[in-house]
Amino acid sequence: MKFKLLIILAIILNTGCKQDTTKDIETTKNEIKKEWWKEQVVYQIYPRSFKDSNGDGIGDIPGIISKIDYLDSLGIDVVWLSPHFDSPNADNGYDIRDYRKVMEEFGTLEDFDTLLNGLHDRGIKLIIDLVINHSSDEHKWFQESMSSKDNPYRDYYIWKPGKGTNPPNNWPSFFGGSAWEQAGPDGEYYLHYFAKKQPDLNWENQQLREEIYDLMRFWLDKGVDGFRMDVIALISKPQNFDDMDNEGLKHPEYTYAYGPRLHEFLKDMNKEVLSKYDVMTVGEAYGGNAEKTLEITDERNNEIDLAFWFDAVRVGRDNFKQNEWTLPEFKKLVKAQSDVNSHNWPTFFLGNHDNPRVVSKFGDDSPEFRVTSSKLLAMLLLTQRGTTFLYQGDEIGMTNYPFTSFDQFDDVEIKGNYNKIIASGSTPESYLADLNKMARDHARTPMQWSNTNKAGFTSGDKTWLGVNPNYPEINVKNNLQDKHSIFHFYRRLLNIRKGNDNLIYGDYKDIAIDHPQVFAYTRIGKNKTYLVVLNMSKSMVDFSLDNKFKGYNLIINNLNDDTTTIEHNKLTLQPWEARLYESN
Ligand code: TEU
Ligand code: CA
Repeated sequence: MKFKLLIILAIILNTGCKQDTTKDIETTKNEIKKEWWKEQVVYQIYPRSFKDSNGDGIGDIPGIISKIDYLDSLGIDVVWLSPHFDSPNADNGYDIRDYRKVMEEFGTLEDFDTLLNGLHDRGIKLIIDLVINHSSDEHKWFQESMSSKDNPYRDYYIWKPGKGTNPPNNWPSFFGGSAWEQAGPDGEYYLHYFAKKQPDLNWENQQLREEIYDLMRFWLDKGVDGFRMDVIALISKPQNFDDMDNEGLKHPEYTYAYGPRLHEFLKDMNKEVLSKYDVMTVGEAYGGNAEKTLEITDERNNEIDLAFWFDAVRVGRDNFKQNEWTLPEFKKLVKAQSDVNSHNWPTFFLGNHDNPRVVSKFGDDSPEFRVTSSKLLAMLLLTQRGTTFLYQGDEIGMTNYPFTSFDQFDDVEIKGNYNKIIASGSTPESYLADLNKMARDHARTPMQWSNTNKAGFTSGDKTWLGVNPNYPEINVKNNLQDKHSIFHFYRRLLNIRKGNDNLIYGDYKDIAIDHPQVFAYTRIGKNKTYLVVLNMSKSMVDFSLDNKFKGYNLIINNLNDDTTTIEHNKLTLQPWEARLYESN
C-alpha cells in the first residue's frame, strides 16, 4: 500500500516537474512596462481616398465622419489621419502650406473638431500626421525666406550658393533630379530631399524649432492623441554638405538620416512639448538601421515612443524594383524588429500609403486565394508583438490596381523619377511592370464601399485617382453582408486581441524560422501561450509540432468555424491556411 502510494506520489511529482520545466522555458523573459499606446491597433486613413461627401471626387473629413460607425464596428482603437492640412498637394498633403488650417478640399477646422469628438465619443483615439522635415514652398515662411538673404525667415530653410553654374553638391532628391533648386533674387539654392515644392526646414534654427513646438501644441490642445512623424530621422542635416560617392548615391537616405543633432532635437521636443501631454508618437524612421532606430525609441532616452521600420515591409525592394524574396528572409526581418529589448516597443504593419496592397505583396490576390490569404495576413498582423497598424481597405482585401499606362498614375515620385529610371537602362514597359508591383498609387485608389457607381466612394462621375475595376466584387457592402468575409475575420481577431495582455505583451518566438512555406510562432504571455501557424503558400504542407503543444486549442482559423484540440504533432495545412491556438 505504502509502496503504491509512493509510486503515485513519484508520478505526480514527476509530471509536476515536467510541467515546471516547460513553464520555465515559456515564462516571459522581460518585464515590459504597460502603456496604453503599446496596446493599440491603429487604422490609417488616407483622407483623399477614403470617402467623398460632396461629389467632387476627393475624399474629405465629412466623408470620414460618415464612416465612424464603420470604424467602430471593425473594432480598431486609434485612427491615424494622413495629412489634413492646407496644402497645394504637390505630394498629396505631405507639403504643408499652413499648419493650422484644414485643406480646403477636406473641409474646415469645425469639421476636424466634429471628427475628433465623434471618434472620442466612441472611445477611438486620433493621431495626426506631423510633416516637419519640410513644408510647402507656398508656406509663408518659405515665401519670406526666398524673398531676400536678409529676411528674418531666411534661415528657416537651408540656402547655399552654387558651385559655378552647378548646385552646391551632388545630393539627389528622392523624387528625381538634384536636391537643390535655385530660387529668389540672389541666385542661391535651397535644399529639398523630396519634391522642389517641399523645401527642407532648417532645424539648426532655434526659432524655427519653437514655431514647430507651437503648432504641435495647437493640435494637442485641441485634444489629438499624438502624432505620426513623417521622415523624422531626416530633420538633422549632416552639416558638411560634402558630395556623395557612388555608393552613397545609390541610397541617399543613409546620408540624410540620423544626422548629428537628431537626438538632441527629439529630446528637446519631448521635454518642451510631448512630455506635457498623454499622447503617442510614432516616427517614420526611414533611412537607418536597427541600432539607430532603437536609440530614438529607447524609453530611457525620452525621444519618441515608436518607430516604423521598413526592412520587413520592403523585403525584396531595391529602390524602384520589387525583386523576389523568400519567406525565411521575411521572417528573419520580422524577428529582428519584433524581438527587441524591453526598453523598446515595436510596431507591426504590412502596408501603408507608400507601399503596394498587402494581399498583392504578401498574399495571393488571384480569385482562388485572395480571401483566404487576406485573412491569413489579418492573423499575422493581429498576433504580432507591437503596436499594430492596419491600412484602409486591407480589411476588405483590396488589391493592387492593374496599371496599363503612365497617365493612370498621380504620384509625384513616379513622375519625378521617370527620366532617371529610363536613363539607367529600364524601358517604359519594364518600368511599368515594376510599378505594377510596387507603386505607391496602388494603396491610394479610392476605398471601395459598394458595387454602385465609383464603388460608392463619390456621388460624382469622376475620382482623383482611378477606382480599381474589381470593386463590384471587392467592397465593404459585400464584406458586411457575408459573415465569413475578410472584414468579419478582422473583427473577430481584433476582438481576441483587445485587452489580451498575454497576446499583446507576450514574448515572440519563431518556432520554424527556416521553414520555406510556414510562418509559425508563439506569443508567450504570463499565463497563456498562443501558437500561430500560417501556411504562406498555395500548396498543402505537413507541419510537425513539438509535443509540448499537445492539448492547445484552436480558437480561430481562416477556412471554417471549426475549433479543435491538437492531438497529433503533425498538422496538415491547406493552401494559405492560418490557425491560432491557445494553451489551456
Ligand atoms: O515617406 C518617406 C519615404 O520614405 C518615401 O517617400 C519613400 O522615399 C518612398 O515611398 C519610396 O518609394 C514620407 C511619406 O510617407 C510619403 O508619403 C511622402 O511622400 C514623403 O514622406 C515626403 O513627405
Ligand atoms: Ca470631397
